Amino acid sequence: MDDGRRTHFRTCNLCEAMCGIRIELEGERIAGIRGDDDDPFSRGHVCPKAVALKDLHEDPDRLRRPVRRTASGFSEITWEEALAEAAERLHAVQERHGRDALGVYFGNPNVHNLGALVFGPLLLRALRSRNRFSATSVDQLPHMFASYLMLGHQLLLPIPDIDRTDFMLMLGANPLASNGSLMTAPDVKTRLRAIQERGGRLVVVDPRRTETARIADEHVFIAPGTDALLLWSLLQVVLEEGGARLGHLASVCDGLEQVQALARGFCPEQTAVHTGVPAEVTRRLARGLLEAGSGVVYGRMGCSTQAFGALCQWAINLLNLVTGNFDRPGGAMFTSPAVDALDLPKGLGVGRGSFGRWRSRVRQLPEFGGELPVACMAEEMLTEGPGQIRGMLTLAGNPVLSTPNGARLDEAFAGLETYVAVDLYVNETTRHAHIILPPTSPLERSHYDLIFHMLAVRNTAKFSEACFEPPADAKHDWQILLELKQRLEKLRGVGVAQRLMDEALLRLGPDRMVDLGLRAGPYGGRFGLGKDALSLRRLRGEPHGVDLGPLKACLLERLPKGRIELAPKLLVEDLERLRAAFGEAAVVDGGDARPLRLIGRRHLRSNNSWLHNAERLVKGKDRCTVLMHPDDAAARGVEDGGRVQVRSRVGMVTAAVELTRDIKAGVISLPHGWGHDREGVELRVARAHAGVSLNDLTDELAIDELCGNAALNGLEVTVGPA
Ligand SMILES: Nc1nc2c(c(=O)[nH]1)N[C@H]1C(S)=C(S)[C@@H](COP(=O)(O)OP(=O)(O)OC[C@H]3O[C@@H](n4cnc5c(=O)[nH]c(N)nc54)[C@H](O)[C@@H]3O)O[C@H]1N2
Ligand SMILES: Nc1nc2c(c(=O)[nH]1)N[C@H]1C(S)=C(S)[C@@H](COP(=O)(O)OP(=O)(O)OC[C@H]3O[C@@H](n4cnc5c(=O)[nH]c(N)nc54)[C@H](O)[C@@H]3O)O[C@H]1N2
Ligand code: SF4
Ligand SMILES: [Mo]
Repeated sequence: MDDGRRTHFRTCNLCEAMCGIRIELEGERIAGIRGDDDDPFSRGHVCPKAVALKDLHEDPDRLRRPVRRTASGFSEITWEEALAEAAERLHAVQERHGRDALGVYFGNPNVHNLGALVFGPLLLRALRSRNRFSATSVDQLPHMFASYLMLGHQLLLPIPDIDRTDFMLMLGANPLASNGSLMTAPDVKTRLRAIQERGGRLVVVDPRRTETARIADEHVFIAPGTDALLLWSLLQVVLEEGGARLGHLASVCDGLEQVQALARGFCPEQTAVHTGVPAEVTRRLARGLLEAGSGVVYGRMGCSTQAFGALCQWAINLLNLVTGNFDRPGGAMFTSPAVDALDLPKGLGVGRGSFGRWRSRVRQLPEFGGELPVACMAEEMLTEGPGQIRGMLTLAGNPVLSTPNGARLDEAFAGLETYVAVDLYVNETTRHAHIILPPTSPLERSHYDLIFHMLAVRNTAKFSEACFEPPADAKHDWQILLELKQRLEKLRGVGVAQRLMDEALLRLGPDRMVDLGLRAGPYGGRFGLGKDALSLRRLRGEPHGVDLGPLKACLLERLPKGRIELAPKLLVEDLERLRAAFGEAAVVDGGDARPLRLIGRRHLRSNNSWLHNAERLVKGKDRCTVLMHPDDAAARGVEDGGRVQVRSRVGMVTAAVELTRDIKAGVISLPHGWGHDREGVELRVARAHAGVSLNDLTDELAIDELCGNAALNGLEVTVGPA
C-alpha cells in the first residue's frame, strides 16, 4: 500500500506451538505483533514471547556481521574472510588430529528453522565425525528411543489427541508454561479446559503444583525420578482389572505375555513407598483410564530427563496400547503430515534410527541416531589422548547453559584449539568462539515447520514468507552451512560432481525442498496434479495455513516393519536397574535435614537459554529463584525471601528462595537457562537480569544409563542459608 502499511502473516517459530501471528508493518518498522484470528490451528492465540520477535529483530546486541575474537574482544570481518577462516580452521583440526577431533553441537533452535533442518544434516554428514551432539540428549531422546525399539522408527512419535480425549493423565509436563512439547497444541490452555467442558478429566502428576496442575481436576505429587514405578503399577492394575485391549493393533503386537508377566511385579502398594503416591490413588487413576471412553497418558520433560526416562516412555506407550488407546481418536495418535520426513526420498528424510553403533571414547556411552550423549561432551574435550575433541562447531546452541555441568564445559570450550559458532549472539558458549557466523533474523526468512507439523495434535500445513528482505550482506543459516560445506570439501579436494551438487542445492534453497516434500506427500496427490493438491504455490495463496483435519488412525500404514514390539529386550533388561535402584531406599519425604532433590522449571516468558535480552520478557520480579517447602526451610534455618546456597557434587550456586507448599517436601526447583553474568557475554539486558545457571549444579554423571539421556531432574543437593 502507498502509506507503506502492510500486514504480514506467519507462524511464530519460537516454541513448538506454531501460533499464527499477524505483524503490522509501517515501512520497515514493526508497529505491532498479535495473534492471527484466521489461523485455523491457533485461532488467534499467542503468548508474550511472540512480541519478542520484534525485540530480537531490532536487538542492537544481535550480530549482523561475522566476528573474529581478538585480544580486545570481537571485531567484525567480511563474510569472505570469516567463511574462509572458519573452513580452514575446521579442516585443519581434522587434518591434524583426525576426523573425530572436530565435535559438533546442534542446538534446539535448529528444529525451528527450515533451512537449517533441510541443509544442516548435509554439513554434519560431510564432517564425518563421530563426536556429534545435540539438544536431543538433554530432552526427548527417550521418546525417540522407545519409538525406535517399539515401532521401528525414531520419529514415529505418539501425540496425545487432546482435542478428543476424555481422560488425560499428564506426567512431568507443564504446558501452561511451555505451551506443549511433542504435542504441538496452540492455545493449549483452552484445549485442556475443553476436555473438562465435555465432561472429561485432566490429572497432572508432578513434584510441583504447577500452573497446569492448578487447572487440572486432580494433582498428584510424586517423588522425582520415580515415575517408572508409578507407570508400571498403573500397568499392573490395568492389566489385572481390564486385561489387554490391543484392539485393531492386536495382530501386529509381539511380546504381550512378557509385559503381563513383568507388570505383576509392580503392585501399587510396593511402589507407593518410593513414589509417594498412595496405592489407592494409583488404582483410582488406572480405573479412570480403563473407564474413560478414550484416554491418553502423556509424559514429557520431567519424565524424559531423569534416570529412568526410557523406561517411562516405554511404559507410557504400553499403557496407551493395552488400554486400546493407541492410534485411536482421543488416545495417543500419529500425525499424517503434509511433508512426511519419514517418507521422503533416501538422503533427504530422517532415518529410522540406530543405537550403539559406536561409543564415546572416555565413558563408552552409546550413540543414538548418529549422536553421542551431550553429557559426555566436556570430558571428550578435556581428556587427553588419541581421539580427543580439539575443535568444535556449534550451530544455534548454548550448551554451557543448557547441558549438565555447564561450568566444566565452559572450561573445555575455553581451551579449544578451534571453535566456530553459527549463532545470533555472543552468548555464554559462543564467547569462546574464534569465529561467529551470524544468520539472518527469523523475520528475514521463510518458514515451514518440518518437525512440528509432525508432532501436532491436528493435521495442518502452513508456509510463511519472509517478512523482511534480508540486508544485502546477510546470509541465512542454510547458506552459511552449505557454503562452509563447499569450502571444506574444496580443501579436502572433493570431486567436481559433489561440488556441482552443492551449487545446485544453493540455488534451489529450502523452499523448493518444501514444495517437493508437499507434492510427494499424502495431500500433494503424490505428484498428481489435482486442483487442491498441496504444493508450495497453493500454500503461498493461503497465508493463514490450511486445515487438514483431526488426527486419523494411520499407524498400520506407517509402521516401517509392520509390527509393534511390546517388550524390547533392552528395555526389559533395564527394569533390573529400576528394581535395584529402589530396592531399599525409602521415599524422599522431606521436612528433615536429608539431601533434597532438585528439579527444573519453565516460565512462559523464557525460552531455554535465550530471549532474556528482551526487556519486556525479563522485567519485573526475579524469576531465577529456588522454590522450597516451608518444612524443609525450617529444618535448615532458611527464611522466605532470603538467599540460599545450593550445592551438588559438581558445583554451588546462590539464589533467592521462595517458600511454598506448591512443591513436594524434599524437593526444590530452579529454572534453567539463566546465569548470563559471565565475562565477555554480549547481552546487555540479560546481564542485568543474570540469575544463576541450574546447569552449574546438574551432574554429567547423572544420566539414564540405558540411552545416555541427561538426568537433569531428581539430582541430590544440599541447601543452606547463604
Ligand atoms: N537443567 C535443564 N537443562 C535443560 C533443560 C531443562 O529442562 N533443564 N531443557 C533442555 C532442553 S529441552 C533443550 S531443547 C535445551 C536447549 O538448549 P540449546 O540447544 O543450547 O538451545 P537454546 O538455549 O535455545 O540456544 C539458544 C542459542 O541459539 C541461538 N539461535 C536462536 N535462533 C537461532 C537461529 O535461527 N540460528 C542460529 N544460528 N542461532 C540461533 C540463540 O542466539 C542462542 O544463543 O536445553 C536443555 N537444558
Ligand atoms: N516458555 C517456554 N516454553 C518452552 C520452553 C521454554 O524454555 N520456555 N522450552 C521449550 C522446549 S525446548 C521444550 S523441550 C518444552 C518442554 O516442555 P515441558 O515438558 O512441558 O517442560 P517443563 O515446563 O520443563 O515441565 C516439566 C515438568 O516436569 C516436572 N518434573 C520434574 N521432575 C519430575 C519427575 O521426576 N517426575 C514428574 N512426574 N515430573 C517432574 C517439573 O516440575 C515440570 O513441571 O518446552 C518448550 N517450550
Ligand atoms: S506459544 Fe510459542 S509459538 Fe505461540 S506465540 Fe508463544 S512462543 Fe510463539
Ligand atoms: Mo527441548
